[in-house]
Amino acid sequence: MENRLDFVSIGEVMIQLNNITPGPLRYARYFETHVAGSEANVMVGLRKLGHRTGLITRVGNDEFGEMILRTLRGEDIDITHVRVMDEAPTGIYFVQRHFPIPGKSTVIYYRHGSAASYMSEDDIDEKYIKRASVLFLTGITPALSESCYRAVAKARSIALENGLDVVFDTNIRIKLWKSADNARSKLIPLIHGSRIVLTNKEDLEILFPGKGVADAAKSLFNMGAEIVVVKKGEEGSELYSKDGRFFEEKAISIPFVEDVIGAGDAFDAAFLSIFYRSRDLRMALRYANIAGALVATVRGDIEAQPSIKELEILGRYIKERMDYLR
Ligand code: KDG
Repeated sequence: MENRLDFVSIGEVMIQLNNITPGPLRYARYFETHVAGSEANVMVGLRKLGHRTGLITRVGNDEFGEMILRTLRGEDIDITHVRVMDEAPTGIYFVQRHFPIPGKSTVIYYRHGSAASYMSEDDIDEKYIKRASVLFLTGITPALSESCYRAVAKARSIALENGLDVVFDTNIRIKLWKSADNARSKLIPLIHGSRIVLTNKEDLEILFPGKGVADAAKSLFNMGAEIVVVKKGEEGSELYSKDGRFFEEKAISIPFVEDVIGAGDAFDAAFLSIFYRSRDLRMALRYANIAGALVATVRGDIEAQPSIKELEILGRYIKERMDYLR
């Protein structure tokens, strides 16, 4: 009998080339490499918090693919369903920080035609999905190619037919979808049936134009969701639950922001970890804010994702100072 997994996901892992100095990339001289990709980030975050996680992806048969495999192995992610392909390269992207908006980062992709964009229904093994309790999906993978879209749709159907929870982070990347209309029409059917939807105001406006956050959450409840979490960055986060409960949590203040990319994934991992351990929605939201803030203090998406012990240390520190976690 093969080992159970708590969470499984499907998504591209790339090499992130992060300019070590803030400012426009036209002046960049030194880039630092990191391994990142939204779904992989969440699987790593959950693993650090004690859950068993697996990732379905493809990398190129090249040095960057090797770097990704080594990193995922090192983080103890199940990579039995990662395919290495000769015909296409590993995707890369660059990060420009603090310009033109201080505190914000921009991503510049070089991922078109990458190995991961060739994922298809063949990559989705029913037995593998059934080994997990939760399928974690985002709006990024279905935007990579038609075949990636079908892969995500297949995984979702297997999960729903077999009683797995589907968790969906809308993560709309307009650079990949090209238009809001395209994103909306393709994503709405995939989000149907998800138990938990993690999102933000901008994505809700794309998915449910003109509705406002509370009504958009109701639309998601009508599509089967029980919990809708709205990430608001430096303004914190809020949560709507189908049974009528509403929670709002302020973000914790951090002394500096290095790079906000990856903060939302760390938020997801901490939220899901605490939710599935305790079903305590408020606590899940609070610790998710903390994990997200922590990742914003460094370059790279996975390096500063906390373990439970580290989350508790920071939680205690904050509690002593601002009465936040009482
Ligand atoms: O959430 C962080 C991701 O946006 C970043 O790592 C790159 O996966 C990425 C993407 O597709 O934008």
